[in-house]
Amino acid sequence: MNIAQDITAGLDRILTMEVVRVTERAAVAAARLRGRGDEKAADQVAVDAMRQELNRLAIQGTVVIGEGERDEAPMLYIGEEVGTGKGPAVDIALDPLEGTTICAKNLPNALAVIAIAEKGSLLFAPDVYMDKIAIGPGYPEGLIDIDASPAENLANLAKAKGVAVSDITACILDRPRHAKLIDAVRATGAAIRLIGDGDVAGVIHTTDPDETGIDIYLGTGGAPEGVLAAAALRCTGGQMQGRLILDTPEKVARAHKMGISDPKRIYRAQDMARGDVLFAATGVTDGNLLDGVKFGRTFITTHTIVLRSSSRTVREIKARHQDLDKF
Ligand code: VTB
Repeated sequence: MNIAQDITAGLDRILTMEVVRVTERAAVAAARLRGRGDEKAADQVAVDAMRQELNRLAIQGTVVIGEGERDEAPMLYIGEEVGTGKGPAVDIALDPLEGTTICAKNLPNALAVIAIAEKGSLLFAPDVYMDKIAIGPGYPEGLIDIDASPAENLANLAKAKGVAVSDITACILDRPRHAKLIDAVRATGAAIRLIGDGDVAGVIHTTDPDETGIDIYLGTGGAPEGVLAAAALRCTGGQMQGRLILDTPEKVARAHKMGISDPKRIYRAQDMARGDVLFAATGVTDGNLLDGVKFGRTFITTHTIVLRSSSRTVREIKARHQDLDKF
């Protein structure tokens, strides 16, 4: 059956609404610690809050992308079972606070993020770096190529968009390892938006360039964040390629243990997140796509984006929470 033709098939539609509470709660918890310079504390409260809410969902969930290996992360570790245990068996990728440093500094685009997918359909990625390239929807398949030069990718994108390369903006993580990439992009005349952290948001921003001003994401970030971004792109449309950076025998062995036999494999979004996928992200700090949590005198406002691959619906939910005791 073609799931796209039957919007009631695949993951329960009700989950699309339920999952919003999970990221909302994590975002509110983290937002209370915005700008306090304490990454760890903000992350911890977001983890606690997300886990509590996740355990209320009617799912048999297994965390496949989480806070780390079991021995290093007491909660939401890889392999942890979450949910009520009644309901569909699903894989979960999450990051209760994507951009701990940006939250601690109160800079833009910190998010609480989750992706829920059919069992066995998310890439079991080790916590290594991943080389990534992504663009939004509406371009011919194969327009970008992770092995092509930045100049080629930017020229192809500009041509397909019908603009000059100088009208293109690339989003790149501000890291010394990207010095050459940044030079190569600047040499084409394209603009760069350098971000301090938060490449899940960076990739998602390519899906709405009119709103965000970002056309393409380039560079190396975390592999778990790559899978989360791929899950979002599966729902919005767009193209992404990622390749794990397994540059030591130890990393190759770790990946092998997680079922990755070809260390050089290029994964497209649909290879990292297969089947039916739900994705939700709530803004912690104000950002290009989502507003951050606002604490009013009598209510708290949250802004969430919820995506579902089988219908490709993009929902934005602005919630006004008046029962402040629940947080
Ligand atoms: C990115 C970014 C994350 O890690 O994936 C980055 O999206 C990559 O690692 O917010 P480095 O910081 O080592 O460059 C984060 O910054 C933190 O998880």
